[in-house]
Amino acid sequence: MNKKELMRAYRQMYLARAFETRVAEQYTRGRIGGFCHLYTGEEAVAVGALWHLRPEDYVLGSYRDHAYYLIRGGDPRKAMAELFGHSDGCCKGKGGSMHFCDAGMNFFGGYGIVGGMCPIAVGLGLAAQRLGEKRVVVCFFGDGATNQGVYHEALNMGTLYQLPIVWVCENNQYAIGTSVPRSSAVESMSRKAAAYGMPAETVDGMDFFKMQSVSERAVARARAGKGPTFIEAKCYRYRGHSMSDPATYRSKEEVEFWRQRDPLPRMRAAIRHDFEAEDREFEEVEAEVGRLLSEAVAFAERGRELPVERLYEDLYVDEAAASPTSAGPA
Ligand SMILES: Cc1ncc(C[n+]2csc(CCOP(=O)(O)OP(=O)(O)O)c2C)c(N)n1
Ligand SMILES: [Mg+2]
Repeated sequence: MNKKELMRAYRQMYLARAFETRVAEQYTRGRIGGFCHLYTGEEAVAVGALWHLRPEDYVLGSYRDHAYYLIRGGDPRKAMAELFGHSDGCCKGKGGSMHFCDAGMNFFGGYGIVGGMCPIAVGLGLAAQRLGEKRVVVCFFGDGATNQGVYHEALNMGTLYQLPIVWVCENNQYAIGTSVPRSSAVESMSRKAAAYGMPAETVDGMDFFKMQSVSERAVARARAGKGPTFIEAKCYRYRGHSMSDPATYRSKEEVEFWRQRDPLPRMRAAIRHDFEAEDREFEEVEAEVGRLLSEAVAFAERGRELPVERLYEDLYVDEAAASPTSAGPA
């Protein structure tokens, strides 16, 4: 990778991090309601995993979803407006933090149901395969999802049908306040996935280079029709599970241990080492992202909620058929 590409990767990681900082500020001011889960600390996982994708590829993941949307090229103004519940948000303010989505850019969300994204990834992969399209599906989920029944069904079907899926397990070592050793009979997520007959690797998810290299192989394999790959990305979230979690279940030492492995300074150091980049170059990127995010907040502040009459737009259900007085099929 050349310097320009590495600076682009750094910018994506910085954007994901700085966006969450602004979200926390706005949440504390009471401008954002509902559940809100931040991705702070896990940036290298998503930036690395998505690095080799093409625009036609599908991406989906959990409720910790702001970063996926931004990295895939989502507009930070529409992201912030969505969090404010305003009509010019990426889902017209109807989704909120956990349900970002943009079908136009093949980003299929944002799921609040733990493990719920996995069967949808199977559906997307099966559709691409049957239609003869060369699309790849990248599906993100947490360590907690691996204890769900539907997750195992999805992994089984992915391999059975040799679907073009890259399973990315963000093993941040906690499901809310419950640690992996307290919840999973097998602590290694890649060992746990081995039963489903596909290559499964554990990588340092705090390292962009490791993530992009493992995902390069996985994406190429999926695109070549050779079936799914499982990636366990060992990582850490620096904040609590959601904005309402003070994270008292973790020791200061543990947090400090992972702070020492922060993916952003690590990436800066690598670029500096290989290309003699100056501090000024990083500061310029950070200032540009800062301006973009100030504009995103200002844009969200100017917005309005969708009028209540438009609440029932965008539903799959045919209003007449759904009415209790309709004579439709039972
Ligand atoms: C099916 C289901 N069960 C329980 C919950 C409640 N819940 C919300 S987040 C969460 C923890 C999930 O942890 P993990 O998959 O590791 O993701 P992380 O939050 O660490 O990114 C739980 C149990 C839910 N949303 N869905
Ligand atoms: Mg977790």
